[in-house]
Amino acid sequence: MRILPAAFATLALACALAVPATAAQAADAGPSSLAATLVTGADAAALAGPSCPSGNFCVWRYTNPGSDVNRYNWSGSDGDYRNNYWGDGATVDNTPSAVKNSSNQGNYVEVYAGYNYGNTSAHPYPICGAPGDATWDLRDLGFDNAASSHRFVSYNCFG
Ligand SMILES: [Ca+2]
Repeated sequence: MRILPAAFATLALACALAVPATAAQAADAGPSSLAATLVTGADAAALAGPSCPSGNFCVWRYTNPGSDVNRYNWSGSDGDYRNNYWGDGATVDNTPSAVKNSSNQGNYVEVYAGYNYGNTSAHPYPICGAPGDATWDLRDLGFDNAASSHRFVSYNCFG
């Protein structure tokens, strides 16, 4: 029996649910007032991120990122994260804690714990994300601080 890789889609729903809550907070300020449509600085920051540029695969260094600080992104596949670095010079390898697939070509993405799209004994299967899928806390997939390579694929990697 084939075991399906875990899916990014797990937490995409949680992200979608956060949007109505923010709208509800704005409405509480006074639905008949113009002020109700204004977004305060703090709310604007919350609404601003995280984001992933169209066509890219993005990772964030920490879980549940509130912005694009500590985001790293690629427009293609990368078989080895050891030569990719955060702003402080630390390697991206084995550090991603959140991910998003922003493919604009309908591509899925497979994320591997090994180099060159390989698995490891601790992570014998890749995780898979459809276009638009995000997981904001990779602990939920048992894949926190594990990613070492990823590739875009034209097939549905859910199986
Ligand atoms: Ca690399």
